[in-house]
Amino acid sequence: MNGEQRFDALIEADHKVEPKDWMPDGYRKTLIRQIAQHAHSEIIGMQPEGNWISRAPTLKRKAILMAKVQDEAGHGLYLYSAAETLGISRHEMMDLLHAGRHKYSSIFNYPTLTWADVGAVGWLVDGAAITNQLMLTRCSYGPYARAMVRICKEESFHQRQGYEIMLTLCRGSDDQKAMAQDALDRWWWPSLMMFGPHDADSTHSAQSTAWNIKRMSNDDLRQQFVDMTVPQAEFLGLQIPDPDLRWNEERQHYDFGEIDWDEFWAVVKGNGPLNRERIENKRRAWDEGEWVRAAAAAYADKHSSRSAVA
Ligand code: BYC
Repeated sequence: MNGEQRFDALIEADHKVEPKDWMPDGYRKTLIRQIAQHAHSEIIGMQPEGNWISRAPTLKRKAILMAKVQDEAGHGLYLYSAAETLGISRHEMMDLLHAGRHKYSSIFNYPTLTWADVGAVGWLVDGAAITNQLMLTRCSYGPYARAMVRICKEESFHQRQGYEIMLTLCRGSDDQKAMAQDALDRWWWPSLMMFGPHDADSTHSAQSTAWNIKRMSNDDLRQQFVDMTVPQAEFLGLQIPDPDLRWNEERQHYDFGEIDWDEFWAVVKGNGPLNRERIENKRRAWDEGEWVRAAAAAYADKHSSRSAVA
C-alpha cells in the first residue's frame, strides 16, 4: 500500500492520522490553518478577560479569573505544539499572525466593558467553544484530537465559572441584573458568529468533512448551541436579544433570527471594534518577550554543547 492509499484507508476506517504518516498537501495545509487559527484565538482571547483581572470584585474571583486566563495560555501552547507536528514553526505562526495573514476568532475583537462581560464570555464564548471543540476531539488528526480532550475539560470549568458569575448578578440588585442583561445583549450575536458562515457559504466545510477534520457543520453546531443556551438564559431570567427566537415544535429546535453577516465579515477582515488594538498588544508582548526567548535559546545551546562534551 502506498502512502496515499494508507491515508485513504485511515480516513475510511475513521482512524487517526499521525505526524509521520503520509498526508495530502491540502490536508496538512488546512490543519495548519485551522490549528494555528485556534491557537491564536486562545492567546488573543486572554486579552478581553485579562482586562478584568486587576478589577475583579473579590480576591477569590480574581484568583479564579487568573487561573482561567492562564488555562487559555496553556491551550494556546498545546495547539501551537500540535501545529508544529505538521511542519510549521511557532515563530512562523507568530509572524503570520502579527502580519495579519493568520486569522483568529472574530469574538475576541469585542470589548469587555463591565464585570458582567467576564460572566458572559465564560458562559457564552466558552460554551460555544466547547460545542465546537467536543466535535474536534473526534478529528482525524491525532495530535489535534488529543489536545482537544484536555482543552474541553478545562473549558467546561470556564463555562461554569462564567455562568456562576451571571447567576450571582441575576440574583443580586436590579442594577446587577441589568448589567447581566446588557452583557447578554452585546455578546449573544457575536457568540453565534463564532461558528462561522452558513454551511452554503463555508469555503472549507465540504473538504474538511470528507477528511474527518470537521464532524458537524457550522449551522448544526450553531443550532446545538442555541438549543442548549436558551433554557440557561431562561433560568437566569434574562431575555435573549432576538425577536425571532421561538421553540419550533415540529423541528424540536429553536428557530432564531439571522446573523448580521456584514458585521461578521467586517470583523473577520480586520475591521471590528478592537482588531487593531488586539494585534498591537500581541506584537508588543512578543517584542517585550524577546530577551526571554534569547535567554532560553542561549541556555539550550550551552546545555546541548555540554552534553555533547559529556
Ligand atoms: N472568526 O470555510 P469556513 C476559546 C473564517 S478560543 C474568524 O467555514 P472552517 C477561548 C475561516 O477561517 C476557541 N474567522 O472555515 C479563548 C475561513 O477563512 P480562511 C476558538 C472565521 O475553518 C479564550 C472563512 O471564514 N475556536 O475557546 O471550515 C477565552 C470561511 O469559513 C470565523 C476555534 O478556533 C470566525 N468566527 O470553519 C475564552 C475552533 N468563522 O481560513 C475562550 C477551531 C469562519 O479560509 N476552528 N472564519 O481565511 C474551527 O472549528 C473552524 O475553523 C471554524 C470555521 C468552525 C471556526
